[in-house]
Amino acid sequence: MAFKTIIVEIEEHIALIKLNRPDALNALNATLLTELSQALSEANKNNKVRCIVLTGSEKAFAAGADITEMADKSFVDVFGNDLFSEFPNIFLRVRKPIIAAVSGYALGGGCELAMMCDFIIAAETAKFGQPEINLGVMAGLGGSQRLTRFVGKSKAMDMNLTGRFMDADEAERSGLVSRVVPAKRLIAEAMSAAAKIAEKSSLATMAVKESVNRSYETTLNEGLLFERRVFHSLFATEDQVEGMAAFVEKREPQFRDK
Ligand code: CO8
Repeated sequence: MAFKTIIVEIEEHIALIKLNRPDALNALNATLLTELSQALSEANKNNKVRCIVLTGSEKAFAAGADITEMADKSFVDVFGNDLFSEFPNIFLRVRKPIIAAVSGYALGGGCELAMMCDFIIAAETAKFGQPEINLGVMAGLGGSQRLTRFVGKSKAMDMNLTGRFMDADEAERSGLVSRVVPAKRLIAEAMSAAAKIAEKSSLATMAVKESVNRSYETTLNEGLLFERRVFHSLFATEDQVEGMAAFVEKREPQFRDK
């Protein structure tokens, strides 16, 4: 399927989705959000795809929601239509791991989009921020909620109140990104991480994703119980038998998602 604002490439078992509105620093307009939802949904259904990488350009992962599209909207427009309420649901439905590969600006909705992914690999040039305050508004898709869980209250307040950007080093120190890599290696590193994930049993990777995400929604004891039960349930799979047998026999496992 041809898209106007994104480019999708399937390489081996990885769907690489590139945001592609270079003239607007990948600002997230309605078309892009619709196309991205569709691409994620297709990747989720495609049996060949085992991991997804979401990226932008060298200059910008995404510089936020499209301000020109929002500028003329009234309260009645945004509240009445519950603006941006539908888009995040796709991230709840995709069971395959999604890696955000961020170079350049990840601002406003762009930072929030990166945080919806399962983890973020940043180029040294990455800049994260919630500058909506400069527009007379505030974050609307996780910048005051997910960011606070990633980096803590003090930095989340600082970023949301002053609109300042966080560079890649600070983002790694603060737990927002999992690793920082040279800009020219960003896609290669993200694809290599995705390839590593793609080698595993997808039953186990889906279980990991569910379990880590559950930690945001529950108490520690409930989360630990959930984790233990999911761990137990993986002993019903052939991949557990294969994985452990391969270790004992000192060979590489051949997972079959069974
Ligand atoms: N929306 C629309 N167009 C944009 C956006 C944007 N968010 N960001 C950049 N552009 C456009 C510019 O208007 C410019 O277009 P043109 O060439 O036609 O004038 C082009 O991209 C290049 O931008 P600049 O010339 O400004 O490039 P600079 O290198 O000088 O500056 C910056 C780069 C610092 C990133 C600057 O462009 C900037 O500050 N952009 C806006 C950042 C921002 O405020 N983001 C928050 C937007 S609000 C938001 O995200 C609300 C989230 C709610 C939920 C989102 C749902 C997914």
